[in-house]
Amino acid sequence: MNSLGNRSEPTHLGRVAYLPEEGTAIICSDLHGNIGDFEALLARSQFIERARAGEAISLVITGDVPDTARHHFFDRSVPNNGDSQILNVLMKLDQEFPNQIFYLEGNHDFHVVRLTRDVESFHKEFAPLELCHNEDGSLNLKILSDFLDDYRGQFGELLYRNNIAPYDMLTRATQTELDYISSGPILAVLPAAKIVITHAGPVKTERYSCPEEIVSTIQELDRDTLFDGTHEEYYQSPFHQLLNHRFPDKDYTLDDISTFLKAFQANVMITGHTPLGYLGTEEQSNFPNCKIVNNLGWIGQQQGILCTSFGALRRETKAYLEIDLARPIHSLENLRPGIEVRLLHPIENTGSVEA
Ligand SMILES: [Mn+2]
Repeated sequence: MNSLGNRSEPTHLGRVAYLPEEGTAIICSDLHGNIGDFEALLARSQFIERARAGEAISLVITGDVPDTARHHFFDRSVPNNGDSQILNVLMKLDQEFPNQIFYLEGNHDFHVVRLTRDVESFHKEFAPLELCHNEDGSLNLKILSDFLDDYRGQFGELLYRNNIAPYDMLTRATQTELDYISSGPILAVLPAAKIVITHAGPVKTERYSCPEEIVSTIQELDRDTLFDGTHEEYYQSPFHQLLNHRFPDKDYTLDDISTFLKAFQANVMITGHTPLGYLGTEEQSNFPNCKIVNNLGWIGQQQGILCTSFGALRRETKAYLEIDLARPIHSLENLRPGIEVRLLHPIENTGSVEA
């Protein structure tokens, strides 16, 4: 029963994108401004060359391109504005290959947009909105710094460090970039491959009375209602859950994964968001039902955590996925190293070179 499936064109129903039933999808997670890894992804996958040659190939980015400071701390090669650099390439690719680029929203995308709105409403009390922005729509830095001083004064250093400091793209995001990171899908469905992709994890499923209700709720997710609600409503919302949930934090259960997947008639969920080091090492798991197999984090048998850039154990374990959209994936075991799971920086000339 895949009435939504279309052999060659994607379908969008609200915030859910249904990819075609044939062709290829390249999946990449959490770049956080690592332009070097993004360039390696394009080079390894040959995405641009293949798309220009007319191949039915899609690129799915699981969000969290924004914010570079924390990534720069671990990897000095990540430039301060690497997020803008990557987004600008993605927007150009989107124009060249409409219907082939899927940028899913992550928690960092969400918060950069949210904080920009907070700065605007803070500023509105003092002066006209136009003065809040530079010509490209980025925030006026004097106004931003007034907002940050006020926030620190009101809520203290700890909340500032948790709720604002991680979202450093706030200081440079242009209106075009903000529009791009907030307008894509929140969930991608690969109907024939039987995979769903989202930023972090499934929703808590117990409050839904039937699978159709899960699907329609995700399709109808709306940022504006979320901004109008209370903090409590935000934390309870499925929007927040898809973008922030972590299995090791007990935000959801294995049953939630399977109920969620059944609603979308899929077998496997792919996400980014949780750094693999949090789950453990290749040898030892930190949590029940979590392990790392062939550079993919496994949550039970049905959720795979992909670390293409930020959150990978090491540079040489960074991985992306190449999925045949027509081939059903039944469980994580069907994601084979070197075929579906591909290394971003394979070590050449050692016998471990990929095909
Ligand atoms: Mn994230």
